[in-house]
Amino acid sequence: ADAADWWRSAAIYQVYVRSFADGDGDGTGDLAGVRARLPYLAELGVDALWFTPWYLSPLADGGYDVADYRTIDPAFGTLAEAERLIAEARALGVRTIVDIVPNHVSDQHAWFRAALAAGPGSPERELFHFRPGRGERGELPPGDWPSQFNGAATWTRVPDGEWYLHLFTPQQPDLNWDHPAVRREHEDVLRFWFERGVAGVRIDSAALLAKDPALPDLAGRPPEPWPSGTGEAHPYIDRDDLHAIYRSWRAIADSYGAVFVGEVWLPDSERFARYLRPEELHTAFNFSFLSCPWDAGRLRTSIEETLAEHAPVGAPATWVLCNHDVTRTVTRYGRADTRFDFAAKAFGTPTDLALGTRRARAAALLTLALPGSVYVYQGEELGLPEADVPIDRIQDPMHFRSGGTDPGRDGCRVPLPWTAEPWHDPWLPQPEGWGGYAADRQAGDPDSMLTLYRTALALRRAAGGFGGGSLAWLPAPPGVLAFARPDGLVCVVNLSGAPASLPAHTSLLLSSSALDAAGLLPQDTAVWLRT
Ligand code: TEU
Repeated sequence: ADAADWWRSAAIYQVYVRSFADGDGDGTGDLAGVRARLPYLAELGVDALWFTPWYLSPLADGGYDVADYRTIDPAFGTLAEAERLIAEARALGVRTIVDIVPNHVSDQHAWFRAALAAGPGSPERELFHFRPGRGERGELPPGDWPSQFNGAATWTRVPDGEWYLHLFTPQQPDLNWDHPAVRREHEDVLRFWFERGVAGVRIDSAALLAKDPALPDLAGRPPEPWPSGTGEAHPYIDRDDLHAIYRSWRAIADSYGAVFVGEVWLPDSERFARYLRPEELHTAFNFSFLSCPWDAGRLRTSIEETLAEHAPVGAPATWVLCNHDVTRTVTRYGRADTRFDFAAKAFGTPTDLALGTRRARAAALLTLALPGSVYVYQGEELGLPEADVPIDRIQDPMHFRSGGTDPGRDGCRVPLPWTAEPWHDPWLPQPEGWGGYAADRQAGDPDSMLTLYRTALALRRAAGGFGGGSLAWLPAPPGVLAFARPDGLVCVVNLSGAPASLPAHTSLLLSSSALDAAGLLPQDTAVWLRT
């Protein structure tokens, strides 16, 4: 691919810094750890690294509560170190993507501290959404919007009696995007990081920042995006004002040759595609694929709909199987009940790890063969399952916001096993047996998940990336997905109960598990073939 178009077919590795690699041995991952592992990442064959927020933060939400975008959190390192990391990665052919969280800041951000100190009616408060309470003494919250985290409260009262809005935790006050200073500051933050050589920015909660200034009640209407076509705007999801913001950001990114990936959670494909118009975001995460159960029909529909919604705007699709917010793939696919519901996570749901691993291997080959860019979440390449984090060690605010009914997201954030030796005093405990997944152990094993990812990524790269074009579905029995790419690669995935035959006149490039003695493709196996 043309260097300027690298993002259209890129394989991007998500680094959750806190859990990736620990350079100083304090139990928290850091930039020194990432720098030491850059050769591993280059050898894995990824084109870019997306770093979850590494800025100064009280880590009330794992860094999605930013106190200062221009300082690296001391737990992770320094700004000079981040600059070195960006340059060292680039020298190995790996670009850097940083994460921007425009919907909110930390309650420890200078702006929010100033707003608290300045009091009601002050200009400092106008950067946020402060309101008097309802009720006789203002003792009731000013609105009825539920939190994005399990519907908990979104208003918190401060000592002078006013309330402030936070769609996530109380430590994440929402910014007022109608305020010009908020817009200016984020444009400056983008320039700050583009000046330091980052090639892209992920935009957190990209469909949430714009609010109806009246903050009207939902009054019983669903807190999800409303069905489109009603002509009525939702008070805080997918508002039209967002597009002017992203057009101004796009102009800045273009002047640096940088790109965006938006976290845009919208079920309506037309509304979603508006963010991908040529003058807005280059890409946006496609979560429909991630939300699919291990079911051929559902996966095929998701793939077709995704490609169809991207084609008219000319944006490449993005494919994601896992990230720091969801149950790890091996565990999801290993559940007896494969009707995976994104939100429905329960303690101790029984998982067949062997089955889940087998399916995750097949899913990796499916995902890496699809046209567009693809994201790999750290540890996916090691086949890590969701870890059971003891209740008294859980740190994710989502768990606490649910009143303890939701285990939260720590199970996919447990520190990576590099060797059989566990981390010293890891911030989340590594479960029994974690060392069995160690990267050094998998590196030399031809049958390991790591070898599968390395081989597939190398083939993908040798083919010039799998960015352009569509795919052609091939005839296949029910439960079998088979498609050909314009470059001649054929991918077949068997999700049916019966062994499947492979298309004639093809040669085997790679398989997720062995073919059977008759040369047929067993259940829960995927292959790449060359015509
Ligand atoms: O997530 C946005 C978001 O919509 C989450 O509520 C998501 O639905 C949930 O985590 C699913 O389990 C982003 C980040 O990815 C997440 O880690 C942050 O906690 C959140 O924004 C707040 O910044």
